[in-house]
Amino acid sequence: MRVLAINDISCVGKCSLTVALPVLSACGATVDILPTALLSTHTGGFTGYTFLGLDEEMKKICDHWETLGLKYDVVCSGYLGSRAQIEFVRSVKNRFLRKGGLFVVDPVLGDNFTFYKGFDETFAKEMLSLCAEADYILPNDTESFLLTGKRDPSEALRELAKICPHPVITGADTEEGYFLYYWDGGEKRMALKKVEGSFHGAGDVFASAFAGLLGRGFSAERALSLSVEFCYRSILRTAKEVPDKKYGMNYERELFILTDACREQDKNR
Ligand code: PXL
Repeated sequence: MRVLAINDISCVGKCSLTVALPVLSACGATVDILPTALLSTHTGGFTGYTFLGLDEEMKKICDHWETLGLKYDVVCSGYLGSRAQIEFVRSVKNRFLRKGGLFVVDPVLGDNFTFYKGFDETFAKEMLSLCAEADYILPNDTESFLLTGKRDPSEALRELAKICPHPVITGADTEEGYFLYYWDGGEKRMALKKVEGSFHGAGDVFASAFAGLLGRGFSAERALSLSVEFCYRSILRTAKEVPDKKYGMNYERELFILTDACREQDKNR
């Protein structure tokens, strides 16, 4: 399985490509990367970070790849640094995703019901148009709201299902409990255990595991439940071991959940 991960390199803070590479590799994927930006740290909680957008370099990289005839089974996109990049990622999908391959979009926009630094309504509109090209989209509750204007996760899911066959809202607090919502011909929910606090990089840990497992041929339901378990155990570990949550998640010692599941799948093939 060959996967292309399109995301930024945040040198410190364990998110985007520094998470996508090990997590997708644990699922047995060959991972190639298309970096969208280079930052000294991610933008959530650090001040004074550096940011270098790689718009021009991305074009040159893809032109070179075209000469190699590369095709991918899975293309996953995450943090995009500009509206122009969103447009470009659409063309990357068309140029490099093999026929029948999977396009997974994590529409990184915000958290705690606010935009991350540098993003706004116009950016969200453009991101929605990229979601319309995806097989799976993985917004958190904030992002599903920013994309649809609907706070209620059921309503947001229904709106997203009009443009994408498989939307997943990765966690929403409701009066009935904490749930992951996904669309499978109709609304489905998976109960989640809540850990108090905010865990930076959880979205990237989840998205990379889900894309990797899906790419290996696990059913969406099985890929979701394994990714939820992997993410939950990583959150528990982080809650215990990481005093400053902006430094990201301690997911490394939970990677066995993915490697074990993949080994089991190999045995049964
Ligand atoms: O984890 C999402 C993310 C990815 N990349 C960058 C970010 C964030 C969230 O803050 O700032 C650069």
